[in-house]
Amino acid sequence: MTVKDEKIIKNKKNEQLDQFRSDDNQNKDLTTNQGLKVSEDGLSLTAGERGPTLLEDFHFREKMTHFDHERIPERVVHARGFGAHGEFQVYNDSMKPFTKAKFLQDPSIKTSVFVRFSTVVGFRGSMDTPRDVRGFATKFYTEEGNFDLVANNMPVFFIQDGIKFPDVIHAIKPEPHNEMPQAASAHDTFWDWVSQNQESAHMVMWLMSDRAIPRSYRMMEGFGVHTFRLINEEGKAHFVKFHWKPVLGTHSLVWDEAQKIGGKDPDFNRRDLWESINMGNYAEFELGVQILEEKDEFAFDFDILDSTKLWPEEDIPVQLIGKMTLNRNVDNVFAETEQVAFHVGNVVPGIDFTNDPLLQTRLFSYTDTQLIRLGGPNFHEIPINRPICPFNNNQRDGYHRQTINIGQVAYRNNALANNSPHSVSEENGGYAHYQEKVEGRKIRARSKSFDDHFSQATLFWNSMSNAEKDHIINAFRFELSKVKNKEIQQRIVDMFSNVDLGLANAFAVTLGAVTPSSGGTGVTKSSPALSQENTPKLAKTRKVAVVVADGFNGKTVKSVVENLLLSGVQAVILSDKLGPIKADDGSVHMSKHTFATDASVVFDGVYIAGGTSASKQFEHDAKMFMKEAFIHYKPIAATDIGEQWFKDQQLPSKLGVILGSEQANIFTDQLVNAIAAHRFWDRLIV
Ligand code: HDD
Repeated sequence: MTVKDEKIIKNKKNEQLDQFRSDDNQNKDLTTNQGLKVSEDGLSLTAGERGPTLLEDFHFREKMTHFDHERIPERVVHARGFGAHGEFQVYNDSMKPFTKAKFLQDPSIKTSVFVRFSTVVGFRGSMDTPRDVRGFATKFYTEEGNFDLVANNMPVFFIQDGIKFPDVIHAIKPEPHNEMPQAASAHDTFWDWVSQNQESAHMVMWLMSDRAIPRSYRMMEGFGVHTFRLINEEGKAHFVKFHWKPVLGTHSLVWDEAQKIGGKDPDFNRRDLWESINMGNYAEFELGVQILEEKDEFAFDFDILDSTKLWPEEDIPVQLIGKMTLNRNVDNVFAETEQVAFHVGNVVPGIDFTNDPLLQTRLFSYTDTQLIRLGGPNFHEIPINRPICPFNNNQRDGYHRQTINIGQVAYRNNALANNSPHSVSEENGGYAHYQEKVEGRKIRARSKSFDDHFSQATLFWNSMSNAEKDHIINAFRFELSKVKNKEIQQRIVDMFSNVDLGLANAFAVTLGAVTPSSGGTGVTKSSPALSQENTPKLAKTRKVAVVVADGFNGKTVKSVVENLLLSGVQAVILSDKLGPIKADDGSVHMSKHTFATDASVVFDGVYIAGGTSASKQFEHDAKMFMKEAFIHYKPIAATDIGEQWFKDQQLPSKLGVILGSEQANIFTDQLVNAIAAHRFWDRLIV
């Protein structure tokens, strides 16, 4: 979308960004950065036609120097990410009793937002679909300043205290001696670290689950993880956990598929978001809060300050208070997505912190890291980071300062400028920290209430469907089979026998490890909210390959494609060649995808119609498409010769398979329902 595009979404942040957007190059003269018109851009200045290049060539020097300095350090974690603009609005004023934050109180306020989704471990050029945590960072540009909700797609974390953050990241990143493996936790140092830091058990269960391979950024939950505080007009505090709930539900890939997508389309998740927004399929998330009275701080069998614990939604329900819609792609990835700087410490009046030791350390790290990444203390002036409300203080100078601060006075207290800028009282919107009473000795110790590392890991395990449990077992098998050190493997088996004996034994056998004879926590409770099976299921915005060859059944394919589109499903024509594919009735469908460019892994389902002119190679490729979709539990539909191709393969199950001759009248309805179902986990695969 260009600046001039009529569909441009107007909101306060976008209007501010418009001042910095430039498509000046259109029909303009080429100049140097000094404004000098350039007569020749393809030849450097040399002494003679075959002679050496001259130092005098300021045009070459400027062009090359700029290029040589075009990269900045990638983020030390979350290096690979993708961003989008949008808006947030609360549904009503139900949050008024809890917080004075205006953007959470007033349903008439539309707040501009910028979201950056990310993987954690991989380098900036790594693939989108490794097994990894996903970042989900939101900057709310409120009238009272920027509020950043720097969240992940998992509700807990690996560690309880941020002093261990460098350790867990060093362990999970590629090993330092050979920089392998890229974007993967399946290696010795990570699992060695896990076995020596048993507080990680709960998070590792999430990492081994389907949550670590999301189908789409649009289909991921987000969690603020920490317990924060909300403060109301009277100064009364409540504890709060923040959630993002995707309107399309929470859905994942299967592991074999995720690995193949990494090769076929390493940009799979970012492409999905980019294309969806361009098509008007905006990504929508509801903001949820779990709220707890201060008096209930000690009412649970876990410590609410412990980031390795979640608050079960059945015990403390999530109230949905508003909706975020991501409706505009960035114009320039470097300027926006790369330069955006999030910070957990960016809060507004009405939102405050707790003593969660992980949160406390994060409050230091985020500004610190931007100083090296963005090269100095003025990164708040970069367009994507600027608040939309006025910001005035006596901070001056530093690398790349943009503002020309006029006047003699850059200090307080002063008399020369009437002591401006003035401090603002709490009643008039000045931020005042919650006056929590604290006392204690300076010690390096942790409360015993943080000691139970396994009960919630068992709760998570108990809450999984059979298919989800299988996926977790297989993830442990994959990861630990890549670990070379036998002692590490055994320690992990022993560690996870504390979570569930059946789980540990299931992967111990694969590793050839000793199977423990006792284990488990005795927790029998489950939390249905933790299973992705209990999430909304919609066909809308899913992508289906419609596989046709010349001579296809024009009438049937036309009707299927039209009905899919009516249901909001993207029907993508795929053949053995690009361009027009002719039907038996003379009608034409344009193919923009071929067997050579795409595989079934990049689609949510396949519909094979074939065609009377299909070659043997076409038939082979179409069968491969079906077979791969089959082993990834995806819906498969077939009509005409496509039905025969399905039958030829004698696949062991017809669950999620829709054949035209058997369901003629309700074929498309069945197909749409099957797409909405996402996957057919009970399908027999041998
Ligand atoms: Fe962090 C980036 C989320 C723990 C230190 N973190 C970063 C990003 C996300 C999170 C989404 C990417 C932001 C972006 O897109 O620019 N981090 C989390 C969550 C955590 C967490 C949900 C646990 C609840 N992080 C955490 C700890 C520390 C850090 C304990 C250090 C004490 N995180 C950083 C960082 C990063 C970062 C080094 C790297 C790039 C950046 O900040 O801007 O400061």
